[in-house]
Amino acid sequence: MAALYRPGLRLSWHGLSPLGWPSCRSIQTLRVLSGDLGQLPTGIRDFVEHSARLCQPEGIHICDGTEAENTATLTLLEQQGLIRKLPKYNNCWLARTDPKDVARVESKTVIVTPSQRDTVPLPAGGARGQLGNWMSPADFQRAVDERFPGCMQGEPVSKWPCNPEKTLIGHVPDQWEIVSFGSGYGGNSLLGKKCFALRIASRLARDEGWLAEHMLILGITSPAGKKRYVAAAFPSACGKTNLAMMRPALPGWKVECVGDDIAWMRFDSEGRLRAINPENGFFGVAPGTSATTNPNAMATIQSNTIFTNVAETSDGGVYWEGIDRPLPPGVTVTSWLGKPWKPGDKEPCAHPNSRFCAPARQCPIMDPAWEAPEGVPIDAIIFGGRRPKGVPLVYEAFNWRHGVFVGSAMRSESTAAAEHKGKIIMHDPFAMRPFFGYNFGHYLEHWLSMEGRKGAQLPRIFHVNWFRRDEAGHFLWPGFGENARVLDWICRRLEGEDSARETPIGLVPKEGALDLSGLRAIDTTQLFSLPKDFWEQEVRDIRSYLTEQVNQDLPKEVLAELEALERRVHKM
Ligand code: OXD
Ligand code: MN
Repeated sequence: MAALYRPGLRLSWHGLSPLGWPSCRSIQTLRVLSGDLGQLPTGIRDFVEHSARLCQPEGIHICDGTEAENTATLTLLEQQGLIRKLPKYNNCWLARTDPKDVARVESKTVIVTPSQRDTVPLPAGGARGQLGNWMSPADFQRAVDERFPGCMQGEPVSKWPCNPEKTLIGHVPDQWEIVSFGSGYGGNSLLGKKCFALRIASRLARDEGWLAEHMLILGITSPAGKKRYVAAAFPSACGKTNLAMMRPALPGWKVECVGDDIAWMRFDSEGRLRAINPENGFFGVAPGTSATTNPNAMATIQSNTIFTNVAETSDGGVYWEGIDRPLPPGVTVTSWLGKPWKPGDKEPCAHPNSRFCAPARQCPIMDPAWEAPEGVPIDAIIFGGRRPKGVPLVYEAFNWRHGVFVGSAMRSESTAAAEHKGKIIMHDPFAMRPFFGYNFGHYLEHWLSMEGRKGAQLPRIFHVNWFRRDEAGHFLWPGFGENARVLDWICRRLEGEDSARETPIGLVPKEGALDLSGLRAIDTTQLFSLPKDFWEQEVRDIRSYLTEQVNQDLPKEVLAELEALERRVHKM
């Protein structure tokens, strides 16, 4: 599995890229199976020809993007045993990957720049950097030389072509170039997604004065008919897709989805921040998705969907943990590993990072403006994480600068979307830690610089945590559709309502300001409590993370916000 990707931004490549691909040994005749090389723009043709000579595939298929091509590809993959049809649904397919190729491989994802500091801050005291991996152009060249020549020759040994030992996801931002080797898992191989729309795009955005962010975008309309758009950054597996497709539990409210994972945002000529979703579909985590947690996602994936590493039922359907659907009598389950499985078994039937991949247009609540080229106007940015302790349901930042600090201090329980093990609380600033295309300190400068933009109407910034638990480990907040109650408060704050009180960490809803009507008793005291010992430890952790990891590149404004929080927590 190898892929070379150029987003089509600069295609002036003639045999030898600036990266210096190894020169080709044999100039054999290229076998074009479909399409016409002569019809391609010169730059693309050169790229294809050179890549083919390098990788030596049996033939070249030039994609035309037609439905017929899609059908033929699916049929071929089925014949090769790579995917199985799911007869219970319309045009839905199941792929089971090699069990070693199931998630993003952060340790093998690199950004290549001549200077290390352009990619990552240099941590203090020789600590290991946690804000991305840098590779020098020379090392990268060696890695490419080792992997690509002849890599498409011959029959793949296993059914699922991957090469976990040699996996490498390389980004060369100076050339707008992505080089991915050894993995067929979506986050590593759908190069338009994390690789381009976040890593390369974040660097482009910095250079051109806009923002490429790991954020969902949703429109919310109040019972009075007032519509607002918000963007929200949560680390992987914190329910971004569920929030983006929420069915509000509050009567009269409507949520519409613009996107569930990535937002590109720029200020328009009137100073409003406008966002587009650069993706065409959803690549969501399956486990936990059900008719209760996300009915709109369930409706979206009834047709034209590729499932990866979920379990299969004997009547040709899909199954996973938390699908919340009893098995019909006599129906049996085959796990993602292809083994018989029954409820109660120790191992999960679906891989925790198993996925659905479906066209966005199938979601019943896509926003009418979801493809509008000018984007939708963003009034609020919401940060969040999965925090079992200490962090209240919602708070508002005092101002933009404080909001940038809140983003920099984000933490969350680790996720199955990457190779991490165990439930540890990880720092994940702006939910971008695995996706920064350049030095995080410079990224913070870029966010801070928005404040100085003439005429910019800066969105308000909030932080939410749906995942706080009580002493016995029970969730204190019901979540899902009930999160509309938090969005309602946010909307009222945007209208200028005086419904917040100041705390050391930010502005929280005043007593009674959150609409809890019709809910079972909610322990708001616990939900909003700010234990002093927790926050003392939290600020210590934030300080050591930011000063160690961002070190010399930490903007003084962010350090000043940290110091102000430390003083407020001290006085608690
Ligand atoms: C994802 C992620 O969207 O890991 O897959 O963030
Ligand atoms: Mn994501």
